Amino acid sequence: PEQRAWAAATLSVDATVRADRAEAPTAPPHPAADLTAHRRVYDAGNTTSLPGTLVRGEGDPASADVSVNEVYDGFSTTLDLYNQVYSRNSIDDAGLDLIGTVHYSTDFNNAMWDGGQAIFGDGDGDIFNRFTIAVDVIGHELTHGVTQYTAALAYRNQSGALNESMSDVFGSLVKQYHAFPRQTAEQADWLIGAGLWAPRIRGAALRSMKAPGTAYEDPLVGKDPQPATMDGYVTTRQDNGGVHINSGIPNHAFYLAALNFGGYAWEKAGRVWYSALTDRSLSSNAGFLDFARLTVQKAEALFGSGGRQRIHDAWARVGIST
Ligand code: ASN
Ligand code: ZN
Repeated sequence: PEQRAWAAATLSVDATVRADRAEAPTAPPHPAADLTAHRRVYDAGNTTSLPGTLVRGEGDPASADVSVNEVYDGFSTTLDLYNQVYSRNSIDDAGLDLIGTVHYSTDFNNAMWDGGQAIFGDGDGDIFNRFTIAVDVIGHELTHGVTQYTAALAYRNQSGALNESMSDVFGSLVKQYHAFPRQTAEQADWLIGAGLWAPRIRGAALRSMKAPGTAYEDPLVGKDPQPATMDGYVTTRQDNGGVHINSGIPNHAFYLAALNFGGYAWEKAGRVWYSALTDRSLSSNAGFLDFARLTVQKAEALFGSGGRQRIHDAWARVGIST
């Protein structure tokens, strides 16, 4: 792919930040491994046939369709985070091309990863806006692909909630990385899907990693059901055993871990989570405690006993004793 203007801008901004604020956390992009993935965005024309008509391939000029460009750019930021920070060559670490479809179905209130591509609905305009509006949602869907090629966490109960949480964690990191240099862990809002609710709905976002359970509350759609700690763990047969509900617990642990380190969340906490997610020893049936213990090991290896303590503390505060 072409050298992306965004990455070049990041380098020059970073030099300024370092000169001006000696105490500022430094987070220049790391030397990148090969990044060979190309992006392709398709338009389903409000049908459910996939992938639809190709409307923007790698290197093509911007479309007149805002959602096409949001996906094209969101794919870029996601590729850049994984490549520049974690030295990963696309979703499969082997340069897989990224495929996205916009205008899927009619008034479709969701976004998905189908095992081979990302899919975005327009929203019905009454409850939801278009799902391409939030770059963390784009990163969320692509991270389902990363999880599929790595730990392959089974999409039910605790392993499913971990799968969902990985998508929120790295989706949020895509958003924070995109905002560089403005979003340290303290500065980030930690919201997932801000701007998705239509104007009549009372809600800031789909989920909050900082304060799970507080993202929305509205007569039409109810209240954000996420717990922040194990005390609130929800046992249900809906939602594949509450995968989008109990993900609040590991989400909040990541938030606490990121704050414990300080600076940019992708640099320390993100590195710990990424090395755990991509470790061959993580079972597809892993539960919260399995994953938590692995992150503690990774933190020790990467950042020594101080790192281990920061991660142990984060899990302890959501009720998981490693
Ligand atoms: N937006 C949801 C997700 O990516 C869609 C789903 O649950 N299938 O988790
Ligand atoms: Zn998901």
